[in-house]
Amino acid sequence: QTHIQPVQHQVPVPVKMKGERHWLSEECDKKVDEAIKYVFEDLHGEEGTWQLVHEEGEMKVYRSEQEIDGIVIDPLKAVHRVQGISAHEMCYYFFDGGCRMEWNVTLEYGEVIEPLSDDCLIWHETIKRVWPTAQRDCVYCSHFRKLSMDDGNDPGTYLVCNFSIDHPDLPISSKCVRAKINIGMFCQTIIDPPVAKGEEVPRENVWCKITYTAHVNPGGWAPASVLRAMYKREYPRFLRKFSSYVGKRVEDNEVMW
Ligand code: 6CM
Repeated sequence: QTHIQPVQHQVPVPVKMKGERHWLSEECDKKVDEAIKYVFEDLHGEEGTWQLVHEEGEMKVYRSEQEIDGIVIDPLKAVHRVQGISAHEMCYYFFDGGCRMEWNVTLEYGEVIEPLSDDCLIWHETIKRVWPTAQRDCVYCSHFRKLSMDDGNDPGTYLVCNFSIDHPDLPISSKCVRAKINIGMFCQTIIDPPVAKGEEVPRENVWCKITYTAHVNPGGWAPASVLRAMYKREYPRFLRKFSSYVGKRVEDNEVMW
């Protein structure tokens, strides 16, 4: 526990993986580094690349319009700040396969395929069909990681990466087009207003600063305007719904630091 807010320009370093090593450990390490790079990438670096597509209270959603052979692959970055939730709690529930179907209304089906370790699992999901395109599914590795701000005063920095993998038990089916994802849910705990050292921090002083990054390839044709309209609506809805879901799960519990 601490009372100093994270310095925003300071880049965190991943803490060594907690769970046992397995066949995707190396890839997890790489994806953690990649996610940190995306989180700290300057939105104003390349003139005109990123545009603010949605603003709602503390939430801001940006995207960078990009296409490959007519397929929309717009990288997305969203920042948000929610009260009463710690970074650990936000990432804990984002990682937890057991509750994913409860908050994610866009899913038709979802299941843990292989629990690899305490902080790593393989997941398969099908997304509800959006007319007029084919239904999508994705298979990804979800990895939960503690990060360190390395200044001894960090009240908590955590990351979950969800990145697509090929899995022998889940070949591409004829029913769905396989989408590829690389998602980062990066969260920092902020104590605001600060609390004197040694005193208990009430939940209302706990804030979670979220930076969510998404690189999604829909895996096949989808009309660009429909897809962009869907993303513009669904990412803010996800951030809203998921934060309120976590808020309800944790409100009567002690803060998980
Ligand atoms: O991060 C989110 N959800 C996680 C748990 O489900 C996970 C999954 C991300 C999937 C991202 C969406 C894939 C969309 C595929 C394209 C659909 C094409 C439809 C064609 C429409 C014309 O990380 C929250 C994800 C919020 C998604 C908006």
